Amino acid sequence: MAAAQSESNHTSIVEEGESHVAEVRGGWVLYQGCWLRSHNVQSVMLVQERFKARPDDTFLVTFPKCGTTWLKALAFTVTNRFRHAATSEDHPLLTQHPQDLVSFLEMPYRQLHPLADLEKLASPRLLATHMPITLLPPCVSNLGCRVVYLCRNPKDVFVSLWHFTNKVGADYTTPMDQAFELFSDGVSPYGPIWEHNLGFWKKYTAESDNVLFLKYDDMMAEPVKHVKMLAKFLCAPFTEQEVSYGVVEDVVHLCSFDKLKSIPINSSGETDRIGGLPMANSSYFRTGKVGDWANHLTEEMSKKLDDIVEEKLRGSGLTF
Ligand code: PAP
Repeated sequence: MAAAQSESNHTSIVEEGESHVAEVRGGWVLYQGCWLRSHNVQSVMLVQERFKARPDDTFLVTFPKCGTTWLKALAFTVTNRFRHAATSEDHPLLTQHPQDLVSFLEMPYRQLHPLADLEKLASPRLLATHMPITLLPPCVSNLGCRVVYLCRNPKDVFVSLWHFTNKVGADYTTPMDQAFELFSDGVSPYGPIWEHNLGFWKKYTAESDNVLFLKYDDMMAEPVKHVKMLAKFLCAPFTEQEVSYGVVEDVVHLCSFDKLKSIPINSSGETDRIGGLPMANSSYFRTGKVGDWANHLTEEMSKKLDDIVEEKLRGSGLTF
C-alpha cells in the first residue's frame, strides 16, 4: 500500500463504550460484520429495533450500485400497471424519480426521518434496502416476507460506486486506486460485497419460493424474460393477452436506462434522499452498461478482484 494511502486506510479497534462498532477504517465502521458510515449505523440500529414488517411486504434488496433504481422502476411499474399503464402519458415515472417511488428502509436516515412514515404505506408494501441479510430485522424472515435480490458483477459495481461517490461531494472523494484497495478488502458501503451476495444466495437456495435472485447482466441481456419472472414473483403475472399486446415490452421500454435518463426529473435538479446530502438526480444514471469496468480497471486490478470474489464464493454455486 502506498504511503499516501496509509493514513486514510488506517485500521483501528474502537474504544470501549462504542460497543456496537468493532473496527474503523478509512471513515468506515464495521457494524455487525458490515461496513457503514457511522450515521448509517444509527439508522440501521433504529430499523433493527423498531421496524415492524408485515407478512405481505416485499423487499427489493441490492448492494449499492447493482441496479436499485432500475429494480424500483420495474417493480413499481409491474405492480401498478392496472392503475397506470406503462404507456400512459401521466405515468408516475414521468414525473417522479424511480428512487422516490419505492421507500428505503434505512434511508433517509431514521434518526432524521421517522420510521413511522413507512407505517403509513398501504399493504402490500414494496420496500427497498441495501442491508445485508445479517442486519435485517428478524421479523422480516420470521414473517416469511419475500425478497427480490438483484446483484451485479463486482467490478462494475466498484466502478459505478466510485463514480457515484466522487459525484456526491468532496468529503467522499477518494482516488480510484485507494478506493479499490478498500473495496478489495470488503470495505465499502454495506460491504463486503461477497458477504452481501452470499447471504441472499444462501437464503435463495434454502427458500426459493421466498426469494427471486436476479443478476443485472442477465436482466440486461434478456429484459422481457426477467420482467415476466419479476411480475410472477410479485403476484402480478402478465396475462397471455397482455403478452400478445406487448405490455411486457412497454414496461421494459419505460424502465430502460435510455428512457429514464431522458426524463427531466431524472436528468436535472438535486434531491436529498439520505439526510444532509443532496445529490444530483442524474447521478443514478451514468452509463447503464455491462462491462464498463474494462474502461477503468487495469488488468492487475481486474484479476485481483476476480480472484478475491472467486475465492469468497467458491463452492456456493454463485458466480459472476
Ligand atoms: P443505488 O444503489 O445508489 O440506489 P443504483 O441504481 O443501484 O443506485 O446504481 C446506479 C447504477 O444503475 C448506475 O450504473 P453505472 O454507474 O454502471 O452506469 C446506473 O447507470 C444504473 N442504472 C440506473 N437506471 C438503470 C436502468 N434503468 N437500467 C439499467 N441500469 C440502470
